[in-house]
Amino acid sequence: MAIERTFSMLKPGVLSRRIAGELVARIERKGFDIVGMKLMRLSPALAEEHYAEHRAKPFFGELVGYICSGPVIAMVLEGDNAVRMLRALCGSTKAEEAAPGTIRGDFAMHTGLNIIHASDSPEAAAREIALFFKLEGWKQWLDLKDCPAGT
Ligand code: IDP
Ligand code: MG
Repeated sequence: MAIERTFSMLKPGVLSRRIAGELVARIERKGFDIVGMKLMRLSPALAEEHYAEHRAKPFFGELVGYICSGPVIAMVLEGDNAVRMLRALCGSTKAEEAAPGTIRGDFAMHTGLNIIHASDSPEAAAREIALFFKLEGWKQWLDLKDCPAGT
C-alpha cells in the first residue's frame, strides 16, 4: 500500500457549529497523520480556482459564496491510500446518499453544506496542496516529510 497525501478542508459550518475538534478527532482516530493544518479565510479568487472544475455548474455561485462565508481549516493528511481512505471517511457528496457513520452522513443535511472537502484523486491532491500551502515556509515544512504530494 502506497503512502499518499491528500488535501482536506473543513468548511465554514464546522467552526460556526463548533465541531472542528470532533471532526479532527475522527480523522486522527482513523489513522491519518496531519502534516499541514491552517485556519484561513478563502478569497473568492482562491475559492474559484480551487473549484474551477465546477465553474459552469448552476451551484457554482452558491458554492463559492458558502466557502468564503467564514473561516475554514485546510489540512494535508498522510497515510496509506490517503485519497481514497479520506473520501470513504467523508461519505458521498449528496447529503441524502451519505451513509450514517461517515462524516457527511453524520453531520450534513444539505449537499451544498456538506461540511468537508476531500481531494478526489492523487492529481487533485497535488494541485490542491500546492494551491493552499504554497507559501515558502509551508513548502519547506511539507518537504520535511519524504512523501511527494499526492503520490
Ligand atoms: P465532492 O466535494 O464530494 O468532491 P464535488 O462534485 O466535487 O463533490 O462538488 C464540490 C462541492 O460542491 C460539494 O462538496 C458540494 O458542497 C457542492 N455541490 C456538489 N453538487 C451539488 C449540487 O447538486 N447542489 C449544490 N451543491 C453541490
Ligand atoms: Mg470534488
